[in-house]
Amino acid sequence: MAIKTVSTTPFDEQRPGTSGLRKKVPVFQQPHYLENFVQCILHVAGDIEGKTLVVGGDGRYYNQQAIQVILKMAAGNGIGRIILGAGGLLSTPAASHLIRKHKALGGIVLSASHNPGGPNGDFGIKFNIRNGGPAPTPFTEAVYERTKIIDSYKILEADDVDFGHTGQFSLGDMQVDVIDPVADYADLMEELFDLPAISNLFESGFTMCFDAMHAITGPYAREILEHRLGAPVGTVIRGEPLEDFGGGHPDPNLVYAKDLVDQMYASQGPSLGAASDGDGDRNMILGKQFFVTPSDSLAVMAANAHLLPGYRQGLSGVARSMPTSSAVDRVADAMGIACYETPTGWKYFGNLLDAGKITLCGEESFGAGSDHVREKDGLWAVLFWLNLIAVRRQSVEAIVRQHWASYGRYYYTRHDYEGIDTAAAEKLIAALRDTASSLQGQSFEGNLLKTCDDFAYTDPVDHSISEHQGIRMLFDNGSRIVYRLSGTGTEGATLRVYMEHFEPDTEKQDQDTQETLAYLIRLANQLAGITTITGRTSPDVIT
Ligand code: G16
Repeated sequence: MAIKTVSTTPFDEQRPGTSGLRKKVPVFQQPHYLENFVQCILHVAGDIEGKTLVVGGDGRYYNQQAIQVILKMAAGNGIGRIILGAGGLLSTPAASHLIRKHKALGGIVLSASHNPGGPNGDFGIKFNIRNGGPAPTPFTEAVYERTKIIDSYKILEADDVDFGHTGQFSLGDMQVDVIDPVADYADLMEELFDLPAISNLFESGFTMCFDAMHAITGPYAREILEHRLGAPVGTVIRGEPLEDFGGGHPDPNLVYAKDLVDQMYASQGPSLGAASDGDGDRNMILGKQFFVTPSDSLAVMAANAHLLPGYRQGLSGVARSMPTSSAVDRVADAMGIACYETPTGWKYFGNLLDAGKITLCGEESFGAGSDHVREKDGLWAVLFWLNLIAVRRQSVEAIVRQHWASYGRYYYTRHDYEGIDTAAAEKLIAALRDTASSLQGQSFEGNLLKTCDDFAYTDPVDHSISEHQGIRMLFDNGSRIVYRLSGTGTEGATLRVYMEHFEPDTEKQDQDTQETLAYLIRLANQLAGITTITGRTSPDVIT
């Protein structure tokens, strides 16, 4: 088998976003498009000769074809060994774990996460580094710079290979180990949680529904929940990964996991509802007729981690992305541990986790995780809640309400305006940035705007600076409005507006979220001119 050097020319806009390069499938299907990007990753990764690379994806449309290309390019570029999930499947957290376990050079993960799939849906590719986490910005920017000048790539001339089952084969000089995508990850979960206690919970009649949304976590959830923990068969719904996620939108939120939400709000619904996304790193937690916001979930986890085997030694610190509510800050304060505020994107947690500065971290975008891997981890979060319920023997709602009584409640919402004109979205943010300093110090709806700025972050470990991470408005009553543009969309721009209001009074902790936040919603529109600039009168998705 010969290694071929293929001439190519650069493509416009191969700049990775919040989490890798995400584009429509037909964009990736253009000749050389994927190859160019993979070659640039391998170039920036540096000394790859003879090294091990983990490869897998969420099973979405084009996963198989892309893996064939990646395997041949890896062989053509001197990679020594590939660890590949059978069927080309690996959840993002499982890939992170395998990179760490095998001390691999890194991993190529194929996913567009929560974005829809199918022939006209989204596809994505990202590189995870040696620590198992998403490549940091300097790496992704170097890849982008390289994509602008690439003129050739290397690929092994070989027939397509069969990676449908576990086993080992050679591709040129490279060894390919096709492994069970689930086993290592499931074993890791056994180390972190008290599985016998959770099994007892199920034995005592506890019911749950896990919606895998026809995405990657189906096989993982079936193995862990139904096989290892003895939850009744049928606990996992929509458990077969499908290339188009069954036509659904694999985003575990109140809008896209509607079937699950309906079950949980029915009179005889299960005690715990959970869902995960396309690549298995997000989670949503529901109690009986009760939704746990991701921000609250993180805060509850931080306050209770010491009750679970994997975290009994306590937390070194916690972190949240800037738009995530400040609920976890109050827990950290009470515990006397540090709480870091990072830009949106899991990659910003990597240094803090590696340096041992934090044990737990999370984001409003349905993500939570710990130092067990370097990605957010959907099933891990679900097991965390299960273990917590098994220890405390209380309902989800009771646990959260008790948390609010101790720490206060943050009413929280995110309004997404999807697919808006990119120029209009950029104009809106630029205008806010320009007026930030003059707005600061004024009062709105009776509250003083204490701070209004464009969030910038200095990494406490490598001191790198990330600027323009979102406009923050902090009011003197503890309320907040945040505006930022999504870095994961593939069509036009998505404006995200995040709003929160702090309520310490237990008598006032049972109100409707949107009504409680109405004054901030009004203000957010007015201060940014959302309707005037974008023409939109209401958001597409409210979570
Ligand atoms: C990715 C990142 C997350 C981020 C999320 C939302 O998640 O890993 O850290 O919070 O995107 O990003 P945005 O608001 O820019 O769309 P995922 O699950 O899509 O990989």
